[in-house]
Amino acid sequence: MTLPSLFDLSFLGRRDTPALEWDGAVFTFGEIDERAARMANLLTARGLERGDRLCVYLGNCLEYVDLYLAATRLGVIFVPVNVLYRDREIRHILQDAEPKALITTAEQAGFLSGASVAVWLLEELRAEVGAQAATRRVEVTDGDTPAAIVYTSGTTGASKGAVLTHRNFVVNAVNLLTCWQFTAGDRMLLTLPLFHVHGLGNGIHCWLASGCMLRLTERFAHERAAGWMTEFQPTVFFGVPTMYVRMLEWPEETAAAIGKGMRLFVSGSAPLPAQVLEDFRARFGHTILERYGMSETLMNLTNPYVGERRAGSVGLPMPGVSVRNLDPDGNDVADGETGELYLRGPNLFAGYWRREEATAAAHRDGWFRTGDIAVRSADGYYTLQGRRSDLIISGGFNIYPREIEEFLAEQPGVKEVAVAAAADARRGEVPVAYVVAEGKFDAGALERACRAHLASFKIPRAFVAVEALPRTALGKIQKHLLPKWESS
Ligand code: MCA
Repeated sequence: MTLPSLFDLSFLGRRDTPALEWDGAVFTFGEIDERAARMANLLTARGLERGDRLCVYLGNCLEYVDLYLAATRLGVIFVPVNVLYRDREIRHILQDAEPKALITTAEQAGFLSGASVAVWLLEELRAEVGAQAATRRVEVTDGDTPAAIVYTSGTTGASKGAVLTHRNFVVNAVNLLTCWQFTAGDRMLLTLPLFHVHGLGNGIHCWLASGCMLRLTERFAHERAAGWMTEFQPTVFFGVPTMYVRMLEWPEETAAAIGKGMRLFVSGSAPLPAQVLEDFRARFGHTILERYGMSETLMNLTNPYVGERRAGSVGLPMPGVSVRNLDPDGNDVADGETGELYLRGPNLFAGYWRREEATAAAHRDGWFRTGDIAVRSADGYYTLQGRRSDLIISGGFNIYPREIEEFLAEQPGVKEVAVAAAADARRGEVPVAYVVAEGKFDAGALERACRAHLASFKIPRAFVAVEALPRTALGKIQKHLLPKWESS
């Protein structure tokens, strides 16, 4: 099955039903379908063909949905680019994906300095799309067709494009509908960015596959989100732990009232602290359902909808997903023992875009290596215990220290540098840079350089001057021996 055929359950079956609320306006499924048809015709008129890559460097907006649907119908490979990325991060994606065009706003285009790509401004598309016919064209029939390339950083610092097929996304959506008991009667508030698979593959796909009502917002603005929930009365909310931490700041009565109308709160993209789960239950009257996914695999494990949602655990394998917990020699470990998670199933991506070696290195005998360390309980619940790599997750955004280290090492006055995670109550983790300076140490200059060239969530919270980096006899940096930095 392909995404267009899955979505047609709503587009053809529920044409006159209200589907989407955006910026105060409500659209039916029929209207969304027509918008997608016009956008597909515009993209075709602009020369996009099946197999072409299209980079979309936008925050959440109505046209994001139109563009995505149009791409899935045409077989154009959608390449979402984090709207917080800056020049060097974008340049890498453009060089690697070789898109036919990049779509962004006039304002965001200012961050594309030196990028050699056809830039199509959203403002121009908006002006042109109304003149296109609303004739429906669906070119994709094979579930193995790539639907998206999602960039996910590797330990080398340079991000790799995970190729996700229509089949991957369809399987994921159907699993979520089943596991989380979605119905057309649901109301979803979606504040997650659509440039990640959490917002796109879970949020947008569950909406269209179930035919429920969606309210999409530009982002999660914590000072406004309580008002949105009170007004819209969602039954389902997908969030990252940082959002749930923020929601604990809402007045008790507001929290209790929101909880009354809600059916399900889901958390993912970063570990949910057990204390947040407890505090949230006390205020909202709901046990957040934690699940585990990756860009390469979409969703793998979930706590049960009915049954025990165990604090600190990511639950049980989803339908069709096989899980093994292996020791470094590739032997299965016993329940209660620590191993590394390997996965297999129809949810697994088709490989890294044009990187056969990296794809091979990420697999072992056909099983995908997650890099996550886990323990399985005797009753089958998995608990994540850490990662093989030094990945930092801040507010649900992944940060690879190596990328920041490489950038800082290029700056004047930096002899050596290591970037490590520091605990942060709100964001989970934040990056901190430890610098061995050459000459005068200028933390302000380093911060300004990062701010100019890196996404805001990657800017180290602090720049700490150190005499030397702790190393093993073999010269490997021992990050755990760096002085602890506490966020205030
Ligand atoms: C943050 N900012 C944004 C967005 N999020 N700008 C545009 N669109 C966004 N979505 C900017 C803000 O403008 C601000 O910029 C800075 O980031 C910090 O925002 P603030 O609200 O103060 O921070 P916060 O309270 O810590 O909240 C951040 C957040 C955000 C809203 C929770 O981190 C977020 O949306 N996280 C979701 C990430 C996500 O979807 N990950 C899924 C990855 P300035 O500093 O310039 O003012 S997919 C994945 O991991 C796998 C597959 C999985 O399992 O899901």
